[in-house]
Amino acid sequence: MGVFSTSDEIRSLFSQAMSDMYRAEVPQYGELIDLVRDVNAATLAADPALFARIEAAGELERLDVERHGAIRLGTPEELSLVRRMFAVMGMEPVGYYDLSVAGIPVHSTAFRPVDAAALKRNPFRVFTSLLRLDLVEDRELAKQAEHILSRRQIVTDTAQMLIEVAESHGGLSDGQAQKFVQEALETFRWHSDATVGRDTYDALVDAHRLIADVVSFQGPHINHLTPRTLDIDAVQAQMPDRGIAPKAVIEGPPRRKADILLRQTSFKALEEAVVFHGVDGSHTARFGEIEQRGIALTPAGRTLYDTLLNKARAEAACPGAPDYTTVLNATFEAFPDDFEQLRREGLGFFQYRVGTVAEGKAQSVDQLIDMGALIADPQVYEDFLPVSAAGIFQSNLGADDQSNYRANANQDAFEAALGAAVIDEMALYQDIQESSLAAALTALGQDHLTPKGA
Ligand code: OOG
Ligand code: NI
Repeated sequence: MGVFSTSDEIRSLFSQAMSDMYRAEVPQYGELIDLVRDVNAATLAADPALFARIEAAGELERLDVERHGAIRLGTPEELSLVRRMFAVMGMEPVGYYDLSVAGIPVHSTAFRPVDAAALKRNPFRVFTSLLRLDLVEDRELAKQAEHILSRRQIVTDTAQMLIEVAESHGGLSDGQAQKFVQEALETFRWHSDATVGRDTYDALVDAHRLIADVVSFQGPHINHLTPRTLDIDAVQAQMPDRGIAPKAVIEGPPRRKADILLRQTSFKALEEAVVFHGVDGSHTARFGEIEQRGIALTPAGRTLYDTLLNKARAEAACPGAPDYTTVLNATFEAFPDDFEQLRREGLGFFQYRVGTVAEGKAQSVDQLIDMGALIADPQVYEDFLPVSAAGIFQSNLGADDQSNYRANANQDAFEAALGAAVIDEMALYQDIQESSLAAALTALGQDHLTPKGA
């Protein structure tokens, strides 16, 4: 055996290999990556304060490698196998997203690194959805889909063997890691040969385009890969110059000085040639997306966000209302737009570090912040937003798809399929906040201010 690879190294290798594969398969993705790199460089050059904040928080390195992907799985067995595959790369299932509320027959989680050091190294995430055939009205069709799915194997034998090696040895050698990445890539590759005939495909599309996308192919092709930009409005505006047509509105919060959560936009899925049992046809599945990430919100901050977003959406839908962006901007004036204010009001999560050494015993954390002894960096939101995700799903599925599923969350069934519980994202942010504060206070000799439970 050669040198041991860490899960961080395997994840970095894998995320780069996925990006290279997608660039080769979907040329517009390569164009988007170049545009995002240009915009990020220009944004950092024009905003020294932003550059300083990102550099000091140690986030400069992760920026260029940062991206997320998305896949859609067909069966519980596939979900649990993919969970074990991602675990080799240090990615755990975080959060539960019910998309049935938006008329999409899936529920989802995000596989991602969870600790602060691993996130800094490479935050690669995969939004992973499981098809819910239980929501399909036509029970005959659901049975047929289940049968078709039962015949496919989405993870190669070699990848399965290496997952077992990693599980029993607690990791992989360098050579095994290279092989594992190459084999894992096979799971997410595009297949232009459908596993079903034209009639079956059409029947599945009639039930829901997403069902056809999951059931008709040999594996869960990666359907987009999303780079992180520092200025999503600039990228959105420049997309047409590069021959890319973005969707009309950016999902999530409005543009702000203190970015919160996640803003996303996408370009429409490509129509790609597919062969259905020898018959030529086409399928649309793969698209492009960009995102801008802001601070993670506490439960109180999130409640305020959800309330304001719902209010804006309801108002914008009224006859004679101003355009959506105008309504959104006006509504979010109620959300504090300053990081220190978000911190003091308990609306956002932070990570603490030592600034300058403080003399004597301070009265409070706020006092240490004011003195410059303690620095609070906003924690990046590492997760997803169900309303935005629904908008992204819809924009590439086409507007003609019915959305008549009733809200029907079933986290228990999801976790049973996964073979594990999903991690509560709020607990992760809270833990990073408390442990970083405790460590900084100890270093400053201000242990008497350590929060309870840290
Ligand atoms: C996933 C859509 C959700 C996001 O960034 O919110 C998503 C899909 O279309 O499979 O990727
Ligand atoms: Ni996405």
